[in-house]
Amino acid sequence: MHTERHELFSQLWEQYRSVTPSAERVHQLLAERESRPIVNDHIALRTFNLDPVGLDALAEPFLALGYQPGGEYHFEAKKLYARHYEHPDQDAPKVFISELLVEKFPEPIQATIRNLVSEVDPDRVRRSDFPYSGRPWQISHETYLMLAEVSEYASWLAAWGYRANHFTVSINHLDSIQSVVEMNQLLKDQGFTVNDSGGEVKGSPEDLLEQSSTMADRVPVAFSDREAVIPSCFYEFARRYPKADGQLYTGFVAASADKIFESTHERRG
Ligand code: OOG
Ligand code: NI
Repeated sequence: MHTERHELFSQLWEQYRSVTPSAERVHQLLAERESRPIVNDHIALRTFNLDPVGLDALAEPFLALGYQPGGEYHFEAKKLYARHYEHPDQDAPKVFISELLVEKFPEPIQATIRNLVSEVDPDRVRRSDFPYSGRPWQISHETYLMLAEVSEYASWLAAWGYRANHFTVSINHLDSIQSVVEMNQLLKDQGFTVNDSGGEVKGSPEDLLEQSSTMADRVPVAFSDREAVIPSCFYEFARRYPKADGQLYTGFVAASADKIFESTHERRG
């Protein structure tokens, strides 16, 4: 039952944890305290809004598994558009997919990104393993730094390609932790860095969603010219509240998401 869905998420998890040692450690820490398995609220994927790799193409393998489109989200300043997907089976993790609005950047940046995407084989995009297929283009460290100047989302995506940029622990399903505040305290006690952009707790009970995240780990990446240590992926924590009909809210909160994107930024100060 649901073996294909299970296979997709376990491949995404394996790829994610291989570059996210802190997620592996936090997951282990929680697993030791809990009597039941850790439940994943959602994952997130990133792409450019260019053919053949746009949001819709990245959503395809999830649609094939019975996922349906949910809310839409706009991020004016970061020049991003996002949509979430959910499955009729409430146990299935939700999927948050965003795309960079490439046409909103200066022409030389657009040309650089179009150049990367021109290396992508459309057949590769049509495969069901596309969401965890990694980086399909060559990129130099110099180009990575140039993109980071205008968009850290763009530089992250250019360096890492197709992979989950985070998994999300569902606090609702934990016995040993009740709130995002408590989760953040545990993280800090264990020496992890909590993303404090916009505050350590994003959202509120009124938003029906409270979230927090670690700052991405930093790991070495092989660029075409050299190796460099850059932000990889992060771990997120979500607590959902019931709507008027008693069902837990299944959407996202744009103002919170706007800050969570920054979990893969370079740490400053
Ligand atoms: C997605 C950020 C948004 C959420 O839960 O609101 C998000 C990303 O960093 O790609 O995950
Ligand atoms: Ni998230």
